Amino acid sequence: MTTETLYPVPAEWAARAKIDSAGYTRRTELAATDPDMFWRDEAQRLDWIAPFTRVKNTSFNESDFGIKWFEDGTLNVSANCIDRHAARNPAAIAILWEGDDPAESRAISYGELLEEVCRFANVLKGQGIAKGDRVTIYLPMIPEAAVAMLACARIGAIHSVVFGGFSPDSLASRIEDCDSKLVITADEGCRGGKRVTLKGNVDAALRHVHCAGVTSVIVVRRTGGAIAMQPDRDIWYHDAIAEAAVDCPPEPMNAEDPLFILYTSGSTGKPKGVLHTSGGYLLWAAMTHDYIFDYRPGEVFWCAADIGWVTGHTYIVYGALANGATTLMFEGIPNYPDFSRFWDIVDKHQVNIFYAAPTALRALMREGDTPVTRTSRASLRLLGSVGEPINPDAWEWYHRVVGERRCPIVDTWWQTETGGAMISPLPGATALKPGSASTPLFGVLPEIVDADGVVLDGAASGNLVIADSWPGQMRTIWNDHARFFQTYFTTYPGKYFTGDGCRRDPDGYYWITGRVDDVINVSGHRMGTAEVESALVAHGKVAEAAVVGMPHDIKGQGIYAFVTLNAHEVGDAALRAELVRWVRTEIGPIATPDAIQFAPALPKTRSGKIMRRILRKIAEGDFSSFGDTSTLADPGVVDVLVAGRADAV
Ligand code: 6R9
Repeated sequence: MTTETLYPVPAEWAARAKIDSAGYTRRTELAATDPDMFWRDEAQRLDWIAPFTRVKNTSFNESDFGIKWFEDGTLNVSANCIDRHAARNPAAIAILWEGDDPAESRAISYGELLEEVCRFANVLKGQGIAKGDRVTIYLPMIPEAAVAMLACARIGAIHSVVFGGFSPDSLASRIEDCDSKLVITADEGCRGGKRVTLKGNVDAALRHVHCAGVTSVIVVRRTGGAIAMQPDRDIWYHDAIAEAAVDCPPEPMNAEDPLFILYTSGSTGKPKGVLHTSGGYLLWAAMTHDYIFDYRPGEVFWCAADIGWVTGHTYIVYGALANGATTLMFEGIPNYPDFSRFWDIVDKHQVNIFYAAPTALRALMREGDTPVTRTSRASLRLLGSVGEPINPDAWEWYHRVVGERRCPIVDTWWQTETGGAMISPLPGATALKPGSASTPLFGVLPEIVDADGVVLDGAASGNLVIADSWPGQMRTIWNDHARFFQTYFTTYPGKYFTGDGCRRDPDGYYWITGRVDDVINVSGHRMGTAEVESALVAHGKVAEAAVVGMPHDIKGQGIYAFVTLNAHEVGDAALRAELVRWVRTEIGPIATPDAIQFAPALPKTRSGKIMRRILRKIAEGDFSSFGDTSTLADPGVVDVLVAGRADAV
């Protein structure tokens, strides 16, 4: 056992908590003994157009596989996120927007948000978008991104948000996979004082033959930069919205009607279109936002993720707005104009709850305490972490320096697939251990299993599975239900396999140890090693590539590529730089390799399988424990790779 610090629930939190430790136990028991009653009760936090009669209808078994929650209820997600709050208090601020340039900010009330979303929903209808159609959103972090998502939800269109850092090729494959009819973008984005091409990337993506289904492109003017507009296809957002009617009744949606698709990386093949539905997802987003962040009316909640990732979907947009919160949306980056930016924003907008990824915290921690301590941060009362394991050092720094030991930290473990947080402390109920996501939320049934699927009790290490369904669970992979079942429910039949390794300590706390599949986590972004490999081999000089994660101080994991060149090609610094550029254009800057090692050959078994275990060790610089290499076709390859590592890093 490691010796770990235990931070008890602060007395003032225990005293006024929404959920204290007795409440946590009571709810956990109720969710286990009478899930129908428990979820029926929780679902009352949403406004239903037609109430549901059936709560749960789920099975993880092949014979009757299916996941349905509240299946005969109807509701509208945008009405839950806007109308009911606008009706009560139209002047309350829904979105506080902070621009990349500290001189720019906007506050949008629930009343204004309602009007803008209705207008834009009518614009979409005018472009022929109807219930069930797919709409791709490729926008920077501006309020129009939330407006676009909510306008889709209002009319029942399915949005697919693509992160603005993805290349035209990546964008094209995501447009093509879900057969989008319409793309919403901006002229350019602003990040760290630089401009980011967006409309130009959409144009390039749409030149792709397979994107023929896109009939219109709506363009938000963000920078006024020069772009080409194609008259029969492209429309300015502001012109269209000015002419649109302000009245747009929300479309009644079945609880199981799709809300959005979000592409995420898996261990094999192309990115998967994770599909979330309306009722269960929104309930999960709202409930977890409420309990984990202990949100109180009037407070400012800031989730510093991008809406291109699930964290932005669930906590910047759906969870926060379903609860009538003021959600802060930040366009820029943590170190522009300087390393105090996050904390300056906290002071400027009086942020109460701050939620970010460990990679950002590690980058800030490296700059020392002064950029933090020169700010006040007196408004902060709760901190959160998401996206990857937070190392205890970074946790302690976050707690001591940022939160001045006054703010609990909620380390929330979850995935694109889970819709919202699954394992997390509740700030008024859970004593904290730095580095542990602590204990499951009510109704979440994690188990630790060994390689054979045997369930391990008590303190144990193994793979993390979830034994039964929860409302926020993904329902399918777009267009590939067989792959959905195959990916998540066949490794350990009857259980959802997370892809994460995990340890449970004697106190029942869960410690996520990272992915056990070929997915790496770079700066909190999921990346399939197979995606980077296929980008590399698409280059004319590359014969073969194997990509693994390597430890990285700031990013958590970096990308280490072993590349075998075609005969007669020379692996020099120029080619290394060219390959880095190549991957950036093929996938996007988030996939930039940190190290490229030219390898005359890769360590393969006699059956031709690359032994990644060995490559991971070499990437780590750990040459002491390669384990059994006797099954390698040519064990001599390993020495060559060890000798060649020095040139790569
Ligand atoms: C929300 C999100 C999911 C993967 C997941 C795990 C890692 C996320 C974590 C964490 C340790 C945490 N992960 N939160 N690991 N502690 N608090 O990040 O979704 O992009 O799909 O990534 O991220 O490995 O399996 P997604």
